[in-house]
Amino acid sequence: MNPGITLALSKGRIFEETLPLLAAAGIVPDENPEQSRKLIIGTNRPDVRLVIVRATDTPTYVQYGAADLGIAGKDVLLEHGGAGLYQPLDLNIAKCRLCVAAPKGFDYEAAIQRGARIRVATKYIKTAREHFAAKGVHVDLIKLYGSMELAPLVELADAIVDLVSTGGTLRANNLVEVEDIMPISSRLVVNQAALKVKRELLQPILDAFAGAIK
Ligand code: PRT
Ligand code: MG
Repeated sequence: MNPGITLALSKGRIFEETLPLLAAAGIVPDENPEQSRKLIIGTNRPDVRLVIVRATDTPTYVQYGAADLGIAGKDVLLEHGGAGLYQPLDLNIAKCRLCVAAPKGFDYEAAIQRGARIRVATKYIKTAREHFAAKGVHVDLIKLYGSMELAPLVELADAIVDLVSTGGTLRANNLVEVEDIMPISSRLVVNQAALKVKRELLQPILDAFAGAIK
């Protein structure tokens, strides 16, 4: 186990919204991952480094202890499952909603009322399966890795399960939200073994993050 602290972050919105939290813990990255091609980024603290990972990979790095802690969306954590991960804080960042959306002309309510089998494209297979099962809606789920919004437009699916923040992407593609599934924000995830072994280094960081949450 690396003696210092390794924090797993993804580029983009999570990185940007994490900077103020890091600052509150007295941690300033040496480089902006958006401009750098480096995957391991040092900080002003010799005992703290960042690893830049794909958002969906964050729980994996933390679960196996390759990173001591990380920040991941609830969407990603629900799909990954929580094994080996301590989730002490909702950081209230990278907020959005998970919802069902469909083309303007598709009568979703009528379809589910008559018990029709609907085709739903999503990258959130597990969460979508649980949502529709709880409602007793019959679905064929189609796994995609990105741009779910395209699927109904080319008749790959009747509807999608995806994240929405401004709603701009749905509007631009003639889709409407037909059902809200849950609010999403990003959480701090900590490796359970690291929390025991590195408590002295980790606890002040967790406390600073907790104090800086909006
Ligand atoms: O981009 P990449 O394929 O590498 O991975 P990723 O999309 O998983 O990562 P990233 O960095 O885009 O998202 C990281 C986390 O940010 C997600 O896991 C969510 O928890 C959170 N988040 C918050 C969002 C959004 N808001 C969001 N709007 N993630 C994605 N979106 C997408 C959404 O999927 C849709 O395509 O943005 C589009 C809708 O945005 P609006 O503003 O047009 O509604
Ligand atoms: Mg993305």
